[in-house]
Amino acid sequence: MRYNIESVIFLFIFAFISICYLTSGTTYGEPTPVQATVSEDGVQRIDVKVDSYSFEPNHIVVTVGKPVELILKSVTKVLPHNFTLNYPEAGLNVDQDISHGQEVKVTFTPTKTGSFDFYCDKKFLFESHRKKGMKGILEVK
Ligand SMILES: [Cu+2]
Repeated sequence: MRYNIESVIFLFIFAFISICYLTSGTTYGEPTPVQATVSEDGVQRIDVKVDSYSFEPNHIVVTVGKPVELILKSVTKVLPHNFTLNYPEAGLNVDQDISHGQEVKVTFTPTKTGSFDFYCDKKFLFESHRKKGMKGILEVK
């Protein structure tokens, strides 16, 4: 009998860990890096979907020393958002508002390699969009 109870407990723990693992995998999955496409004019372009409250992709990979153009496409019906990327020492100095449903292009040329955080600087009832998940990483290689 003792063996059976231990088996049951073990199964419960195993099931619990599996559920935690699966849920975390879908909800908090690691961002997938997306490389910007280099156009014929030498500009690295990438479409970024702006939603409440996310950027997609949220991990953008670009090459250092070449111009980058982000095409920020808002798909929201009401809420305005923003794209902030503030590392002037690395050639990254963007603070762009994006109205609902609007498409805005921003350009910059990264001068340093590294990982840089971008985010939305808007707030809703004192809670920042950044905290709600409107953030991402620009990886300069
Ligand atoms: Cu926002």
